[in-house]
Amino acid sequence: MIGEKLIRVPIIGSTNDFLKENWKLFPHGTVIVADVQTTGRGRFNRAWYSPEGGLWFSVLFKPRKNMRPNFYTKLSAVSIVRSLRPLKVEAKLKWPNDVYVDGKKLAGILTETIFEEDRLGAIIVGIGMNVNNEIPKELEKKATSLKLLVGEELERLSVLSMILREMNRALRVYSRKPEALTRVWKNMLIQKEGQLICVNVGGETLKGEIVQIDDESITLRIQDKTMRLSSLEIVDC
Ligand code: BT5
Repeated sequence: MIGEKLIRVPIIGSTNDFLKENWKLFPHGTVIVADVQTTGRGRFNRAWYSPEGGLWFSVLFKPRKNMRPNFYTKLSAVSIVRSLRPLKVEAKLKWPNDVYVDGKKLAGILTETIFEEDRLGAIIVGIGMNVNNEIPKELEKKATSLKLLVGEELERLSVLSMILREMNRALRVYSRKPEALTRVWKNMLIQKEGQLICVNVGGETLKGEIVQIDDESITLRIQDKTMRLSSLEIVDC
């Protein structure tokens, strides 16, 4: 069960780093949650703002079957969206796995893998969600919090347990049919096939029509060329 072992700490560098350093000591499904992270990270080593009041946690997966790490990222994204529905918060996913509400980022996911002797040792999924914390000025236009969306403070640990409940349910349902998870995930995406989007690829901005969306790549039609792009960031046009 995810969350059966739950570690709570008041302050830490990064919950992902903690599990990366200590994964051998803990069983599959261990969750660590911190009140504050001092060196919270996003993807590509970007800083993740993690002050008091937010929900900052990581989940340790030690899969027996050779599941792709991406399975756990999608599982987390889908579970977050579902866990918000009882709060009447209609979230969507910005490809690949950012959780957005009304055009602003509510939560982000950072998945990291650990290999040992060429074998997959563990997958760590870090989730950061703005709950009651303030949003700093520089992120005001791009980020939101549950408190802003719901209009009142929420108990962080009950939000955590709602997410973990959905993750456990999704794990039971989708472990044997990962393609069904991909379908559910795709339905939650803001980006749809046929849409015009702008992407940043290695510092260059490209505009094109989405031909196909996969979990690790997007195929764009740019003028008369079709390009399959994998290391990209969707940006405003
Ligand atoms: C993510 O990265 O969205 C993944 C964030 C994962 C954070 C969790 S918290 C628990 C665990 N421990 C960690 O150290 N990390 C994980 P990315 O897509 O790269 O988004 C980063 C960008 O989002 C930054 O460059 C900012 O523009 C913006 N950002 C930073 N802090 C934010 C926040 N609290 N809320 C919304 N946007 C934020």
